[in-house]
Amino acid sequence: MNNNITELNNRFSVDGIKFITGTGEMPVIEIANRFAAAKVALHGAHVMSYTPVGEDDLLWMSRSSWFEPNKPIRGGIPICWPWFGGHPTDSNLPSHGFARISEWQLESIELAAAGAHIIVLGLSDSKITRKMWNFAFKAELTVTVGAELRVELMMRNCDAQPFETGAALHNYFAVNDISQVKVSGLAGCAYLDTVDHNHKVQDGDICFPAETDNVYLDTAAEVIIHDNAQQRKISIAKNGSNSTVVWNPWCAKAARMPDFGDNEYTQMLCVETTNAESDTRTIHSGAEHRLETIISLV
Ligand code: TA6
Repeated sequence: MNNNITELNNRFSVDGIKFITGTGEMPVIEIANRFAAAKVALHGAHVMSYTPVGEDDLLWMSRSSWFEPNKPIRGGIPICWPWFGGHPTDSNLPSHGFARISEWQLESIELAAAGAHIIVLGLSDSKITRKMWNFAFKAELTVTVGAELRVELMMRNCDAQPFETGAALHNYFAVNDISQVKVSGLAGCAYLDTVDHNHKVQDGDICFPAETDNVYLDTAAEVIIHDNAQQRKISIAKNGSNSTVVWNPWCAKAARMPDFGDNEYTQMLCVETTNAESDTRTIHSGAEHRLETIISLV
């Protein structure tokens, strides 16, 4: 089944749902209901925006993002799976796994009684995925667009062997000025600073005077982004995760990324719901793991 716009509009005619051809000729689901508007690309099952009624978009998208096959969209909520970061043994394999560069299939759309939309997209193993990761699996992304944005990645082991996976819902948030942002909820938490490769403990709130790329460990805590310049607080709660990554590339790394505008780092911040580092998960044959991020305005 292909992701043909006409076919999608015929198959999934639900109030508040429209399929459009987005940048790069990519099919995009546009969602609008009494709570919020949102956009989800079938490429990578990529949530690109979540805009509560009367508010600005909570998610950030790079103006330089690629919208091309086999390349990730920069911004929104990339799905990092079945590994987080570089592949542990083969640097030729795509950073953050293949889920975010795969074409997912739309499985269902429901308008729930309370007025939220629930969208389910699916991805199964294929010749392409097996060349990179030789396991049978079924992944499903459930996106609930309501008073909060809930994004859940379900990963099921359809193989005869157990497999170990790293994962992230790699949330990119829009902020007005990173130099006036702080993040609370991780004080006292141990973390790996991947910029200087040292293990540290978070002292109070997180501020952003330079490149920041921290993997917080043994934490299931809700985190709050305090965007003081625009008087906005964003909550990131989660399920199925004991690690949280906080990332801002700052100027030098931003300039090295072709799909990231040189000065865009001042208006974005990643707070990622992850299974990273010691929090990778072993999923046994027939079992599944669910990783969920829950995003809302405070
Ligand atoms: O989540 C933080 C991180 O691992 C950073 O180290 C940086 O590489 C970022 O992800 C983006 O990775 P990408 O492959 O999307 O450029």
